[in-house]
Amino acid sequence: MQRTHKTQDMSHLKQPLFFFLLSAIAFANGFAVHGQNPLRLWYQEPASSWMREALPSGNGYMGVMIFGSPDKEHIQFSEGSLWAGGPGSGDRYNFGLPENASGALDTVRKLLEQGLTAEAEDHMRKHLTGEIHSRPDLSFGDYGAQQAMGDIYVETGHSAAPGTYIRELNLEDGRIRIRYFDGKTRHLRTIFGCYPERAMVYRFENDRPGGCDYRISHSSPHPTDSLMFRDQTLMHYGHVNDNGLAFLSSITIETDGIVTYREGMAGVADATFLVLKHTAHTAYKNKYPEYRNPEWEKDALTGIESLQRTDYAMLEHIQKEDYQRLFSRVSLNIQGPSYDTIPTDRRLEAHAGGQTDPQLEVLMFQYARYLMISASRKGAMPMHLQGKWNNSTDPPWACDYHTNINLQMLYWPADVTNLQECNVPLFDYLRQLVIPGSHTAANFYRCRGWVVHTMNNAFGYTAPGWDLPWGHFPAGAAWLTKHMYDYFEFTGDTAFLRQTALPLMKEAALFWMDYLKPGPEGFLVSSPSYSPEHGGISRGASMDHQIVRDLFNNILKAGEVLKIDKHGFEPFRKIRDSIAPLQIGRWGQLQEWLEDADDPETRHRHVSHLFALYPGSEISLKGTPQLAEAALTSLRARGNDGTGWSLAWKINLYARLQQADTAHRLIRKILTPVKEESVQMDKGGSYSNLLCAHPPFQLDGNMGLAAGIAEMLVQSHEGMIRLLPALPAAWPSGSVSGLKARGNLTVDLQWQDGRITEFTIHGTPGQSVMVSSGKDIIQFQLPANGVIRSASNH
Ligand code: FUC
Repeated sequence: MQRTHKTQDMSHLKQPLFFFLLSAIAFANGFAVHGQNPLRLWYQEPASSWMREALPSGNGYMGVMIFGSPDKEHIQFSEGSLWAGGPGSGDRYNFGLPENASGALDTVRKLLEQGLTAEAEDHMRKHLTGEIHSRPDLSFGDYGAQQAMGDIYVETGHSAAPGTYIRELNLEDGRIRIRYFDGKTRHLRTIFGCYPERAMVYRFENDRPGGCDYRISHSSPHPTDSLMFRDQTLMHYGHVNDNGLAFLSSITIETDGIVTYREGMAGVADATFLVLKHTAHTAYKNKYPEYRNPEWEKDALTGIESLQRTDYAMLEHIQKEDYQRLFSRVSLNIQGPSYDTIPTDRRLEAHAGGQTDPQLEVLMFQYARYLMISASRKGAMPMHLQGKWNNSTDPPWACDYHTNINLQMLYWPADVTNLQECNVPLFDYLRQLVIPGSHTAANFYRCRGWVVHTMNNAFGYTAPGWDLPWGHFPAGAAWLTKHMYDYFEFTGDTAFLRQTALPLMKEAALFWMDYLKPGPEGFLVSSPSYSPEHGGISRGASMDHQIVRDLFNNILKAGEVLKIDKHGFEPFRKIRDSIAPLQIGRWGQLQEWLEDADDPETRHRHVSHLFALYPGSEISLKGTPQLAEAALTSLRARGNDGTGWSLAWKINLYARLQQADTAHRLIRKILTPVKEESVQMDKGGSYSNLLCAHPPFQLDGNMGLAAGIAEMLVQSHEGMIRLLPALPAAWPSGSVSGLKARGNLTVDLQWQDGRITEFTIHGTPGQSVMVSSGKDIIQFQLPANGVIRSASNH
């Protein structure tokens, strides 16, 4: 039995207890006090559904879901590098590369040339698909799946008195708080992720003289290797059964109570506060071909010791600095009524019922930024389909890295909403895909360079998927390197361009130099190709051509910026200019394929052929008005339904086409309340915790929506900054600050009754900037302080 930290400084308690008094008044009056802070999600009941109601928190590495029951807190958690599958998953994992692939490509191409598509697809299915091997309990065999790690339960033995319970997530400080009164005692829980300490922090406090009792237990869906308690720390060693990947989850207790431990359960008695400092590590390392870190346990124990030395007040301080530094860079205000006094779930329903609530749209925008800060930080894995939140060992689509839209969309808002650092896990992941991706390129296609396809895991699986046609999408790597070039354009970081981006871009381009082949009319075409995830295998899916043209363009621009020998770049120019161009088809649409085969009746969720409009920039209203018109025709034909991410993509596309009110209608559509948790293809919306519903929960929709809102306010893809290119009637007046534009520029902007009243651009002294704020285009040279402030009445 041990009593710890009894004499510690309690001053940090004052602030939360003060807060507490405020909410006590709110309880007494039967309503909550919130007017001051519209950036929060809040509820009057604990969560019962993980997907729809629990609130997400994270420290970049770990994703945690908080349920908030007074009698038993449930903390469900996952760590991004805990995966089943890959090396050690049986003995047949081979990165998806079958032995008989090479040589099949020529036959497939010939069959396609002869118009024998069914035969071509059949031959590909036999020879040009990746290989997986079945494993117990895993839908995708030794390809594996991201894994939930465990659950922590904190039992209290009390319940909340009726009408006293509030559960909230405050985006301003990145903390979840749960407050209630149990009839005698007031309770407050504060939960946050602290990235620099790689910690999750859960604090329980109460105002009962003599304190309360708590019982803490830890469980996991994976086999436990050992469970121990030392130095106030509950340590849970386990491993993934499938591949033996080891992990350690630890909870260090800080309290003024009496701590006991018996058979896996820690008891804390007579505590006025209890802090659980939680961290998780795995033996995974993103390094081909083993994907293991032999030093992992040493690293984990060093991290745990650091956490044992760092008290709550310090963790709070570190989290505050780290979180605020990122989150506070962008502020968005849209004038309109404030409905923050209505719980978020009811507010969502009211919005769907027609209530004008632009603040809810702002909340969604900032929520995406909170989620990215919580889920994507240097050193960690990139965000998967559910970010870092996963409560399953066999999650939908393996919670993997889908590169035919999803992984890209997850990172769309990173640059423009001023969270550039959050790109780093994606870039690190891409770097590690180059070696396995080059084996895939050689193995299937005898091509140089690197390639990835539709589904990618944590273990270098870059082969085509194990079935067709969905599995064939060789443009994934080229598309992903666009993020690197965009990062350069937004930050102006030429060292990054030279050392990291350009080498990966060139390797991706090498693949395409070999893969493109002359097609009809002498143009180079992608063959075999597939327009995700629509139609069948064919020659010349437009999306491939658009992505590759974009890649080659970016390489040429990089060559100019870095002043690298022009002649070395000539082949890129030659190939770029020979790729089959965009085409307008028989009903005025942008063609999805080489042949004019688009069906005006299809409502398919993927709009792959509109890549050139967004995220690409080959099509623009000003630069290519006819193609823009064709893109609009195609987009309209697809309708305004779809999965969460499909709606989000359409917001960005309509923003580029300056169809503001349609873009806004789609924002409202994403805010449709959804209860469905199983896979649906045309019922996108949001759960009451505002996580986007594919359904099921898929984070790309949250991120795509935030990128879309930014794109409605500021665009910078045409060599100029466009202010308010797609301002909907529903947002007549407002302001935004901190959005980024290409050229490492930062934009602040105010508007009133649909007109810009003032804007400020921050950049480098002497930099020349073009701004379009309506009809006029103004050219500036930034003065010595690098800031231009302008009032305008356009
Ligand atoms: C693509 C989409 C699906 C889903 C999956 C994760 O295959 O077509 O709708 O989002 O990725």
